[in-house]
Amino acid sequence: MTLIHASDLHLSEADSDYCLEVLDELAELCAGAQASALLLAGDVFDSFDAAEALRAPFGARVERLAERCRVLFLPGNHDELRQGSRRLRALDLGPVTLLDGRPFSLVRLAAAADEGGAEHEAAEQEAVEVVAIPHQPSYDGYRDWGVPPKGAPVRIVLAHGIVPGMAYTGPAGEDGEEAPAGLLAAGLFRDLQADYAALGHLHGRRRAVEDGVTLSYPGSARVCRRGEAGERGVWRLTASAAGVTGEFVTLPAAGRYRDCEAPVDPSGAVDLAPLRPERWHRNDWVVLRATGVVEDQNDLPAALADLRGRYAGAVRRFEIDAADCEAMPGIASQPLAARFLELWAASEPQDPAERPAWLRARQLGLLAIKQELAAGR
Ligand SMILES: [Mn+2]
Repeated sequence: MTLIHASDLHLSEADSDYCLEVLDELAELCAGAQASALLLAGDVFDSFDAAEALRAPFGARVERLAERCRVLFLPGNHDELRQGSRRLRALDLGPVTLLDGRPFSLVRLAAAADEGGAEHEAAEQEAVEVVAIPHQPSYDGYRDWGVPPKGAPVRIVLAHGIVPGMAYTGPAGEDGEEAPAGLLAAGLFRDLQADYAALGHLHGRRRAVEDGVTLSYPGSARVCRRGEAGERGVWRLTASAAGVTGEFVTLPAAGRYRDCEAPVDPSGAVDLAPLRPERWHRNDWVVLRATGVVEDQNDLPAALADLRGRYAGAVRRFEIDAADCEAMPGIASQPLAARFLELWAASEPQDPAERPAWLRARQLGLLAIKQELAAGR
């Protein structure tokens, strides 16, 4: 049986076109993989308000997908953010299985197959049981929850929270409203007889095996926040009596967060070729950190405006940070600097891969000369 494990889509009104494009791609991926179920491990929406605002386009997509693939929606802390007395269950989210039962709920997935005969038997053998644990303040009492013993060849525990020791939790929300999540001890998954823990909440991809249980975070399915570098995607799971194996599949429409250093030459010109902008995706979020020593600080704004003009429309977000550009008036006529630049220019590498280091050497050399001159005069 094939399952798709995704998390932290954080569908938001502010980025709705982009978010829904990623959701479309995710639905296509499920259909293409002939997945029996899509496991959404929490934070499908960025807030309860977003769930209210986007429930119709979300529901329409689920409606199309659900004909062939069951959609399991586990609430994360963000799905219920600022919900007040409102409840997800009261929203029409389309034909999803909302797993909001606390402390847990249990669902059984059968592979798509005709009733009866050998195929029915095969489907039974492939049955997967999902123990769903929505976000909650504490998981300490799990031994007293009354979770029944494993009753299928494969048990997946679906949860939204942090497993201690699974490292970096990602940057805090820009709005500083990231609610603290309870900690999911690895022992919980072992004690609940999980073969695979389908996790959400961490925005970075993580995978570990503890006590024979695979603990796995796909990371956010889209770039939600500053700093979320690396590929975005989901785990495509294959569940059989032998256990659960996973393969990471990227979602190109999610784009990437790219934090790039852009070397500025003394005239204020910026050469982006080493950054390979032709590889940027239109949904990328690109942050250029312009660094270097310029002869005249006034030359820089025009160069940056030119870059903005060329790239701002080509990617989803384009930002320039020029805080690391230092001005050094008269540098071209300063003998030490002029000699350094001459030697530097002569050492231009043949291999394009060495260019970034060569450009960085110019910056470091000029900064060192600037400091030397400032100290000596
Ligand atoms: Mn979360």
